[in-house]
Amino acid sequence: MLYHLLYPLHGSVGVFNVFRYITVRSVGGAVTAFLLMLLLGPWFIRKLKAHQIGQVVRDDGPETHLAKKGVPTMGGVLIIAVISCSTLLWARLDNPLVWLLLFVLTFFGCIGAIDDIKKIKKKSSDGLSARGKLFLQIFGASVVGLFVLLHPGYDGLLSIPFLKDIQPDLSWFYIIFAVLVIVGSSNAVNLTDGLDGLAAGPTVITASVYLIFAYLAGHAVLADYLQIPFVLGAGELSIFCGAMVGACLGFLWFNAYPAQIFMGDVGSLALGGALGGVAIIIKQEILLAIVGGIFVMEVISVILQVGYFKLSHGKRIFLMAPFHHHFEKKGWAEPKIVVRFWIVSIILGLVAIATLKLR
Ligand code: 57M
Repeated sequence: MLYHLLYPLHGSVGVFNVFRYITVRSVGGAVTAFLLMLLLGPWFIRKLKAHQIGQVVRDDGPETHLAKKGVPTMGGVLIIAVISCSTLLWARLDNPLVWLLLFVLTFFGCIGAIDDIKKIKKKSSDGLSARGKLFLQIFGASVVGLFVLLHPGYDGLLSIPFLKDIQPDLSWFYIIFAVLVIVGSSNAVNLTDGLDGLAAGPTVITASVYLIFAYLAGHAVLADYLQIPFVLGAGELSIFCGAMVGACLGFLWFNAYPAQIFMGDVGSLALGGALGGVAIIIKQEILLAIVGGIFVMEVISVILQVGYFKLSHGKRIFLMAPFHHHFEKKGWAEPKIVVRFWIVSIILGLVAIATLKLR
């Protein structure tokens, strides 16, 4: 919005010329989201407590989690509001890709909110049925897949990191691929969100890497030089990613151990869906498996655990899945597990950036 209000005045007020730069507006989006989260966080936590919107903790989890019963949850409502406000303030509103991403964030957030509210009302950790959640996620992701395929200038080509000359054309199957990426990413962040700060940290790192890639993908000269797909208008998604970085850093201020608030499914499904949406829209889908490697490892640990449990009639590979619970069972302190997962996430983010030159 600021771009439309102030940039046209740069003739008479020279400093307003800065609003033409995506870099400036991305930093603006990140700082605004961070400050909004810091400002509104304490108020929102008080509101959640006043309305008794507290976490229901399963009794079959790690014993240490029983003490977390009643921690205010659904902090994702504030995360979504802050990302949306900051994006609308700093991004160009005539860019359909921005609105598409805001749709994904909000739609997946609504799915999570239904799940959270059902859990809180039933005082049970069973919320929305898995089938119902999956159906709604597939519908939301299909909208993105269809938009991308039908949007002028897009195609079904799949770009693969490290391999610049191989770009398989998935054609209409790209919609199925897009659904797998977005739904997979949404559920992966959801599974990861099981320790204080464990989901927000890697989300900050993943969104930071995609901020860079969105800027490059939307820059015709740089995209050509780096031999990555050029996506007209993708640069504006840097502002959305900046807002995600700022909002999640601000959320971490309160969600760091010992957490004063959890994001809830409303937050984890929204953030995961948005990361998957960015990956699809800027045509950097496989990259998500690299920079979002922590999320991938968490999902794989569950698949291996459940699969082996069934095949071996009750044996386990890990002491408990997802992966982070395994280390809890080994006696690692929660903050140590979280910071070590952040460290791995940062390394994976650096590797993802390195793929720009290793091709
Ligand atoms: C999402 N939700 C947390 C919080 C957060 C198939 C199976 C692997 C599914 C999985 C599952 O239930 N996943 C649901 C994880 C929950 O966090 C809430 O959920 C939101 C995110 N979706 O925002 O509102 C608990 O996580 C803890 N937490 C924190 N700090 C945070 O900042 O400490 C969350 C955020 C919260 C809190 O205790 O209550 C969760 O873990 O449920 N199931 C599991 O993850 C369970 N694993 C399991 O059953 N493993 C089995 C088989 C099935 C793989 C095995 O290994 O044999 C574990 N989780 C729990 N209890 N709570 C173990 C059982």
